[in-house]
Amino acid sequence: MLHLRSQLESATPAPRPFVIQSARPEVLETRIAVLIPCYNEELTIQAVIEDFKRELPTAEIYVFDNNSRDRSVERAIESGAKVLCERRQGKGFVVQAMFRDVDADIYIMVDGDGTYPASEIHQLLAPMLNNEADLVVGSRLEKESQSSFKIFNRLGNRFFLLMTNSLFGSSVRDMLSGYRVFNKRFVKGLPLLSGGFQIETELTIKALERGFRIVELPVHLSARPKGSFSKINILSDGLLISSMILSLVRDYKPLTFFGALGLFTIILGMVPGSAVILEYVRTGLVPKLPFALLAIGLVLAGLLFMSVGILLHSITRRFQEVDFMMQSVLDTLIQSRKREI
Ligand SMILES: Nc1nc2c(ncn2[C@@H]2O[C@H](COP(=O)(O)OP(=O)(O)O)[C@@H](O)[C@H]2O)c(=O)[nH]1
Ligand SMILES: [Mg+2]
Repeated sequence: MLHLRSQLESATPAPRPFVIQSARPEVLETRIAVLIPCYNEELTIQAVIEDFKRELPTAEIYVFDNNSRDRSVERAIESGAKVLCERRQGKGFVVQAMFRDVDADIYIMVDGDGTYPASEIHQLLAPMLNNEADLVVGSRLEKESQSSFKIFNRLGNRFFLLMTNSLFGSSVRDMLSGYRVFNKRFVKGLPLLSGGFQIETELTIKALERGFRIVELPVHLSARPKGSFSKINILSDGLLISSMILSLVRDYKPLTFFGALGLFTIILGMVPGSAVILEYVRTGLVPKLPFALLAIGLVLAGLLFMSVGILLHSITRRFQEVDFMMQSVLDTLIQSRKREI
């Protein structure tokens, strides 16, 4: 845990100053893939593809369609993007498919709704090209960002940030952004399970817990054009995101999760327990037997939760060590392939 924490503290280093030129040799040599998840975005998909082609002429552009019922696929093909189809509905399934099927050195993920500016990609790419980050997040909640958020989305974002940062001791500034840059190490080394909009939460928290280097940089977010609609549902997706955060606390921080649950159950048991003890001290009798049984049951359950927490904590630590080793092996393989090429 200690080494993870120290990696976490250095998870958002200040990026070095850099000069951005679209014809940087690294950009030309590096295989860049632009990945666009798309579900009914016929109004904007063409402009998104063209904007990224203009900014990154050598990049390969992939549109991952998910059973769109409009003309998104035709528009994407007309614009010269490679279109891949994923049958399982949901942004998370699409991201899993992208990470599995596309081979590149650097991966850019961006919404197909035209709300993220392609012109700001160079700022996001710079820390990746300088090998300072494994994940670069375009943060829409910075002071410098002029982001058109709906009020509920902004509040939801703030709530999930507060929840994540307090539970994981991190200092993430935007965890639901759809504008991200990843390196190969990240894409091929992170197991993802989410099917829906909780994917961004899973990406961020797993990146933190697995010690990947994260850099967040401000981007502007514009509003969708008239006639184009967000696919996120504040209530159902909000519940999915909350439950994803709690599941990840259970899996990655079992001592915190089960320890808190155990403590709560023990305190709950203290309520009937203290009534029984006080009565016993006063009269020397235990007349409320059901109270006594309830208190014993709750305190024992609390202790059980705590023991499970300690047990899982040790197992998780061992798994983190195995993960670390596997990551080293993967790094060596990627390096040796690069040398062969
Ligand atoms: N392939 C696929 N893409 C989706 C799905 N739901 C949303 N998207 C895409 O994911 C991106 C983000 O969704 P969006 O509705 O813009 O969410 P918001 O940015 O949080 O409002 C957009 O490009 C959508 O077209 C889905 O079920 N499948
Ligand atoms: Mg969007």
